[in-house]
Amino acid sequence: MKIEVWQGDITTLAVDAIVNAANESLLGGGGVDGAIHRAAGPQLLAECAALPELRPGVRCPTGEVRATAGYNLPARHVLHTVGPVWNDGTRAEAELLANCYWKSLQLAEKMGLRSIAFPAISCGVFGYPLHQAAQIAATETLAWQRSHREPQRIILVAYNAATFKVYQSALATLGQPGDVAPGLPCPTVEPRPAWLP
Ligand code: AR6
Repeated sequence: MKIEVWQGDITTLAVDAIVNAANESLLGGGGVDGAIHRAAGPQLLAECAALPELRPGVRCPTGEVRATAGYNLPARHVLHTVGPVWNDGTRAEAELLANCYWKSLQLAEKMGLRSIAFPAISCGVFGYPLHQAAQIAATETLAWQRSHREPQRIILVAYNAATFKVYQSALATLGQPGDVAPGLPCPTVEPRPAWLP
């Protein structure tokens, strides 16, 4: 098995779970969070709003993860995680970002999921330097895949060609050569069977 890198819109993937780069309120936002809520429909926001608040405005602390259904998405579930806001690298940003990947994979395993797709958590509005974030994404996902059976399919989704290349080279530095061309449909993601709820 390899970590797959795919370029495109994560909301189109028919995987067991897509990961959302959310904020601590889990009440939606811009970027990939906005795209996921638009594609999933209003029931997603309703389920998020019903999750317990740990303190006012915080349903999911930074570095943690919460699961919901996927509703109108082709993905069955959404795992909402909250990446760190990049400051200067001295505020545990790397550890918190690693937690987003690792805890999402732990939750996916616990839920019995076999395929999961991650966006570039924290690399948009939250300002995490792309090369450093890609190294963390590659390190955590490869370490997981090398030590666990499920989820066996792990896809790093790049929204543009530059991110795609950075992911490929991050994986290459960790011993995994890249061989998926950008812009092609994700080759091994099956269409969602019509009988799935
Ligand atoms: N598919 C895949 N990747 C995407 C998509 C998409 N449809 N749309 C954007 N990206 P961001 P963050 C990429 O800003 O930095 C929200 O308001 C994007 O190019 O979505 O973790 C939340 O509510 C970038 O590489 O997430 C939070 O408040 C990556 O996804 C805050 O933004 C992440 O960019 C989270 O900021």
